[in-house]
Amino acid sequence: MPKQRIIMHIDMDYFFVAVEERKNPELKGKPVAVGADPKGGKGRGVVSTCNYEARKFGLRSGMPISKAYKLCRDCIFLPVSMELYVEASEKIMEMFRKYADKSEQVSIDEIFLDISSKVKDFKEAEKLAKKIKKEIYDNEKLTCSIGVAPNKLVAKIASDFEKPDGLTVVNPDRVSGFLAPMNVRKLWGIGPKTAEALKEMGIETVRQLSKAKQDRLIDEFGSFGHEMHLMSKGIDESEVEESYEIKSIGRQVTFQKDTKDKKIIFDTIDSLAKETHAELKEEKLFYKTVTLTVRFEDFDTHTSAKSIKIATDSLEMIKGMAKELIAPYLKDKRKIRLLGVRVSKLSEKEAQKQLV
Ligand code: TTP
Ligand code: MG
Repeated sequence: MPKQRIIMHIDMDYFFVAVEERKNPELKGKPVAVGADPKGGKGRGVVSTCNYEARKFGLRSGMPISKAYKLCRDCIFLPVSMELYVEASEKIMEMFRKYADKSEQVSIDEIFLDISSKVKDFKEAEKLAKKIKKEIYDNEKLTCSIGVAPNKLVAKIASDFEKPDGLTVVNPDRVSGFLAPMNVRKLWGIGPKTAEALKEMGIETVRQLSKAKQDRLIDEFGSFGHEMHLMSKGIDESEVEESYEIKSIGRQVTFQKDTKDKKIIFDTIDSLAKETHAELKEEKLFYKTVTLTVRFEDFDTHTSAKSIKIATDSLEMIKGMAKELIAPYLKDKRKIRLLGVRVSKLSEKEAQKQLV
């Protein structure tokens, strides 16, 4: 039998705002959101995140800033200071990594650690989690929530279980009982559409999903039905994959006023491409794919992408490909609200070396 794995998932609490509170302690205890300026309820853009005081008023990540303002007039809205958060994140992640055999950072404030050979059992893992929480608080004055479990799927669900400042340890024999009462939406890849389809089959909880016949799930959802069946039993064999590489780089902007003006649109693409390219150069990376995001005035959002065979770091190519990609959308009657440019399929190699 393979050795029992012990996986930890750490997620920082209300991260961007927590970093702002640390910088300016007067914010503590007050509702605070990071995002665009609400401009008396007429502002554009969305809430990046907010603290738990603001969440009591119903504010959430991704909510239009105008709606957030309506829900909580007293909320303090701060602009996004990305460099500040990136700097804090880099420091914390480095501290986490030293406790792991293998680590996988999945977002700016989230990381998986495989601690299988670092601790003897789940009791020791719990002690280590407490130690990590204390170290982060003592040194960085930030709180996090930690989940410990036999695999990534359950560890991630566990870290979310007692947020904020939580610690949830799910021993192997507790996995089924832990997942059973949860809504199927907690499982990876089950979004609103799949959840609705499952509901029509009379399945709402993980327990009900675990009792469903696998064949029936496969008939309905193809190979994902098989994955669902495994997840419902708390099985996930995916490895913690060491990956420090950046998966994509991009910028997006919400216009002050929705527009159909070609000059404004092309100028915006140029400046988004320029900013994206600057970061690409800073990271010394090359790309193969350019993706354009267009959101119309009615929030209908489209993305389209174009790839080249050989990796490049050309700025002109980003501009050119993004402009080709925008062309069909310019024929649309609707005005554009948001534009985004992103490069992906990144590599550190030059084109010539990749040809070998
Ligand atoms: P999350 O971990 O999802 O959120 P959080 O840390 O703010 O709050 P929680 O206590 O629930 O973990 O995301 C981490 C950061 O990523 C968050 O602080 C801001 C940013 N973010 C966005 O910019 N937009 C988004 O839609 C989300 C979800 C997060
Ligand atoms: Mg978080």
